[in-house]
Amino acid sequence: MESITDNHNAGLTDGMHLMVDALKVNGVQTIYGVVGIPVTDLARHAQAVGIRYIGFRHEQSAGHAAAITGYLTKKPGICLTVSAPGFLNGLVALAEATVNGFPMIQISGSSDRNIIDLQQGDYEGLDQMNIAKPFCKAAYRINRPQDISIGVARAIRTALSGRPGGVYLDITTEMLSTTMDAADAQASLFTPVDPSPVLSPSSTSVNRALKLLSVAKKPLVILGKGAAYAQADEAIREFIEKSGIPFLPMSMAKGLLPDDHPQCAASARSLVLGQADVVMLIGARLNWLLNHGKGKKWNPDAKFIQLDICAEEMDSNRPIDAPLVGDIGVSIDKLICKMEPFEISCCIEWRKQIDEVKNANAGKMRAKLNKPTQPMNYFNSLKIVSDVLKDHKDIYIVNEGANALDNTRNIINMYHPRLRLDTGTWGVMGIGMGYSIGAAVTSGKPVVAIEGDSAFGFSGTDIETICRYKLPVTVIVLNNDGIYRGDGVNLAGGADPSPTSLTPSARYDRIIEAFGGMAYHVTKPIELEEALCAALASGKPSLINCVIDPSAGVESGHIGNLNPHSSIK
Ligand code: OXT
Ligand code: ADP
Ligand code: MG
Repeated sequence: MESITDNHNAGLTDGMHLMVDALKVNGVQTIYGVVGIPVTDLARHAQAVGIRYIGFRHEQSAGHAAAITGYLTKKPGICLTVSAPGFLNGLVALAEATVNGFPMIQISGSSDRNIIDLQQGDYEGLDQMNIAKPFCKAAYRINRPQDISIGVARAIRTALSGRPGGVYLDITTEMLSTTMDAADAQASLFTPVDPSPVLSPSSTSVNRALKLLSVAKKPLVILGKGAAYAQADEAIREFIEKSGIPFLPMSMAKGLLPDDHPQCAASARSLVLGQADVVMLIGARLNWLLNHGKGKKWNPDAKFIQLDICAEEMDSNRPIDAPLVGDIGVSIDKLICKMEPFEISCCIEWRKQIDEVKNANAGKMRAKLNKPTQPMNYFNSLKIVSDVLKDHKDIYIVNEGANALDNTRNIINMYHPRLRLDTGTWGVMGIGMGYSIGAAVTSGKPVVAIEGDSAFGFSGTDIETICRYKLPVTVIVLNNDGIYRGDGVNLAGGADPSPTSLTPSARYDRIIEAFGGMAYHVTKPIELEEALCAALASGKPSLINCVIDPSAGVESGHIGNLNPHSSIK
C-alpha cells in the first residue's frame, strides 16, 4: 500500500505521517494503545496504511500486549499512549518488559520542551523521557521530523540487541505537526541492519563448560525464559537428549521439552537443586526465583555453568565457574559440536534417584487431584482443565494469581515452547488480558487465561477489548472470593471486609455478558468441563466464573516465606 507521505499535500508531509511510515517500513504489523491528545490521528493513519491498531481500555494492558508480542515474535511490540497519565499507566508494562527481557517500545505523545523545562504547566505536561529512564533500556525523544527514522531505528536496535527489553520513545506534539519536504522524508526512511546481532561464545569457554560437565556426577540443566525466547528449540532438545542430563524448566520455559519428558525433573525440584553438583543455567538468572543459588535449597558445593547473552549477569549471585557469553542458539550448537570427546555420563544412578522422588510426588499430586470436594478447590478444578486441555496442546495458557498461579504451573502440563505466558520475573498481577490479547492477535490461535479472581480484577475491563475484536480467548476465573483466599477476617471485628477479602460469590461471568461474550458460571467439575469444552469449541470470547472454596488457598501461594515474619502480634 502506498505511503501516505506520497499522497500528502504535494511536496510536503509532517511528523505524524512520517512516524507512521517509519513504523511501517520497519515491519510493524500491530500497534496496541489507548488514543487521545496528541496521538489519535497517528493511530488513525497507522490503521489507514494497514498497520493493525488494537484499542485498549487501559494502557498497562496495551503495554503488556506489546511486551508479549515482542517475546513471541523477537520483534519489538509497540504500545502507543497519550502523554502524562497515559504514559504513566504504560510504565508498569514497560518496566516489566525490561525486567523480563521482552522487546517492546512505548511511544508516548508528549509536551514541547520549552513548556516542560520552564515548568509552565502544560496540558498533561510531564518530563516523560527522564521519568522513563530508570524503567527501560533507553529513553529517546524525537524533536524534529527529520530525526524520526533514526529515532525509530535506535529504539528497535536497543530493544532487540543484547538482553532484550523495553525502550521509551517520546514524540512531542510540536514534532508531529511540523512539516518537511515529502521527498526528503521518504529519502530519510531506513531499517536498521542486523539489529540483534548473534553473539558467539569463545571456544575456550565452550571447552571449559564441557570439561566441567564431564566430571559431574549429578548434573542439572535449568531452562529459563531466555532459552524459550531464543527460539533454539531443536538445539536445546538435542543437547538435553544427547547428554542425558536432567532438566528443570522455569515457568515460562515449560514446553521447550514436554513436561512429561523422562528427563524433566520439575516434580523433584528440591532434590535436584539440593544435590546437583554441576548446574547449567540456560537463559535463567540465579535471582529470587532460584533462591539466589544460596541457602538450604542448594548444594553449597555446586559448580555453575551459565549461558547468557548478558556478560554482566555472570557472578550476579554465585561465582560462575564456566560462563558462556553469547546467544543461546549458537552456544548450544557449539556445545553439541564439541561434546564428543568429553565423556558426559548419562548419570544413570542420578536419574534413578530423581525418578523415585518424581514417582512419590506424582502420587501425592494424584491423590489431591482425585479427591472429590464440593465446593471445588484448586486441585479438582485444575484437573478438569488439565484433562480438557490435553486435547488442545497447542493453545496459549496465560496465568496469574498466587494459588491460581502456583497450582496451575504444576498441574497444567505444557508440550510446546512459548505457550505458557505468566507473571514472569516480577510476579506482576495485571498481565492477564494484555498477554491474552497480544498472544491471540499475534498468533490467531486460541488462548485460555487461568486467572485468580483478584488478578483478573487488575485488567478485567479489557475483556471488552477481547469481545470488540472477537478474539478466541477463554478466561477462567478461579474464584475463591479473595486475595489468596476469601475467608479473611477484619481483626477489629468491624463491618469492613478483611484486607484480603473480595465480594463473596461475585459473578465475574456477568461482566462479559455486558459485551456480548459467552458467560458461564460453574460450581461443579462436570459443569466446568462442559463450559470449557463449549467455550473452546465456540472460538468466541468467553468467561467461566469457576467457584472455588473460599478457604482454599494459602497466603501468597508458594512464596509465603517472602512475607516479613514479625514475632510481635
Ligand atoms: O520437590 P519438592 O518436594 O519441593 O516439591 C516441589 C515440586 O517437586 C513439586 N511438584 C510436583 N509434584 C507432583 N506433580 C507435579 N506436576 C509437580 N510439579 C511440581 O511441588 C513442589 C513445588 O514445586 P514448584 O512449585 O515448582 O516449586 P516452588 O518451590 O514453588 O518454586 C519456587 C518458585 C518461586 C520458583 C515458584 O513458587 C514460583 O515461580 N512462584 C511464583 C510466585 C509469584 O510470582 N506469585 C505472584 C505474586 S504473589 C503476590 O505478589 C500477589 N499479589 C500482590 C500484587 C502483585 N503481585 N502485583 C500487583 C500489581 N499488585 C499486587 C496479589 C494482589 S498475588 C495477588 C493476587 C492473589 O489473589 P488471586 O485471587 O489472584 O489468586 P489466589 O491466590 O488464587 O486467590
Ligand atoms: P527465568 O525467569 O525463566 O529463570 P530469566 O528472565 O531470569 O528467566 O532469565 C532470562 C535470561 O536469558 C536473561 O538473563 C537474559 O539475558 C537471557 N537471554 C535472553 N535472550 C537470550 C538469548 N537469545 N541468548 C542468551 N541469553 C538470553
Ligand atoms: Mg483468589
